[in-house]
Amino acid sequence: MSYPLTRDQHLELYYYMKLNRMLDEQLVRLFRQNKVVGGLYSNLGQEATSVGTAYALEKRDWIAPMIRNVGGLLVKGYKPADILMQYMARYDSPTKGKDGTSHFGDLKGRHVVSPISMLGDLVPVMTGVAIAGRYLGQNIVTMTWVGDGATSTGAFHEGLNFAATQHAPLVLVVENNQWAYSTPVAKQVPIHDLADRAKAYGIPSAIVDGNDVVAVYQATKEAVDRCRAGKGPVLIEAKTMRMKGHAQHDPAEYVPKKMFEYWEARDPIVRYEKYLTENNLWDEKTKSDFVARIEKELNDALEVAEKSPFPPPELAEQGVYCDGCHTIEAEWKRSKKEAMPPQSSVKPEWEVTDFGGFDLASTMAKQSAAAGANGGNGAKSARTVAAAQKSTGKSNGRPEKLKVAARVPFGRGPKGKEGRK
Ligand SMILES: Cc1ncc(C[n+]2csc(CCOP(=O)(O)OP(=O)(O)O)c2C)c(N)n1
Ligand SMILES: [Mg+2]
Repeated sequence: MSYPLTRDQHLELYYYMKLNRMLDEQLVRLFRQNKVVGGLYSNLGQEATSVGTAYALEKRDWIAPMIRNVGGLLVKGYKPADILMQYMARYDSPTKGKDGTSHFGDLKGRHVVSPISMLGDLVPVMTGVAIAGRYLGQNIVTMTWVGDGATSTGAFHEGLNFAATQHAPLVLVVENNQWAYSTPVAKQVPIHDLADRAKAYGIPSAIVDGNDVVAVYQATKEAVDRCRAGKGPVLIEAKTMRMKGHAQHDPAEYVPKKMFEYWEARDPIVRYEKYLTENNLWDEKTKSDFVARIEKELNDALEVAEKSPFPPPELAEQGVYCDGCHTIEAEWKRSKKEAMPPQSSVKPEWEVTDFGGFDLASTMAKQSAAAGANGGNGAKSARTVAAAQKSTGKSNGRPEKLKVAARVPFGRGPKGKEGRK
């Protein structure tokens, strides 16, 4: 499916990606000057994934970013000064200087859930936000990002299973940037495409070139629309590359030089600049105007950040526990009555269409044969009979035999009654 972008939207995508890149470079300079207080995790090379995915969302939707999603935060309305002050631990930052990295959010205005450092944990959290939104009638979509490494955590799998069974409107973006610290994907995951993780939960997935911002946007928009239509979660694997070490302390000497060269030739911003030129969406002047505008914005932001003081020491003991510092109220977008008994009551009985037995295929084949003999539509479908034959190894598919076979441990022959205890 294709979602056409206007010229303004194309240029806006460029603006956010370039801002993401130049802010990243500015933060690195500040880190070298000892002005960044905590760790600094570069977004270099992943701008198209962060920006293109977040750009497919609406204002009402929710995100939970991870360390390499500053692009998503910018799309969601954070300003460079917010990010600079946060990393520089200044009093006017979103956390008032208490956190020196990326642990901040905005539940009321921008709908941003603060990152949790434990990898994978945002999957169940954003599933919960998605379900809450549905309950309140908000018709929202939630999005979070996980790295290749995070797909190996328990929380990722529990969360995705929960999202799938609940049909939660969650778009889960797997940023496969090829490395988790110094571990390449092939050393920690026995599959090539991380999108295949979705198969275990029966949800659709897409694989996208994470360095092509338009492709990322298109794939995500389709997923977002699907979620909003109530069709359940989608996993998107964006293939990209972490172009620096894990953080500033890491020179990434373990990454083969040729690998960096391969990905450098696919730099998302250079590629998009070429795309804009080839499609006559801008000219050299528009490009230099953008760079000048961003440079000014970043210089102004730095001035604001430098002027902001460090937090006063006594702030450390304030706001540790909530003492009425904020209120969280549900925003109902449908009648509360609908969500309460008697309207919300359901019969405590489930319709079960599949009894789940090992011999189901042969039972169904028999049933359809009986239906055929009784003058039905002759529904001895080739598929059900073939399935029955395959599972029994015989042509008549007797359920009794199947019961025994089901208890035989994998890779061993039948052992008689004792062996099956
Ligand atoms: C559950 C958990 N285990 C380990 C860590 C330590 N840790 C922080 S980042 C990281 C690597 C993450 O790799 P990946 O998920 O691929 O994300 P990337 O850094 O490449 O964006 C690890 C192991 C953690 N934060 N949480
Ligand atoms: Mg990674």
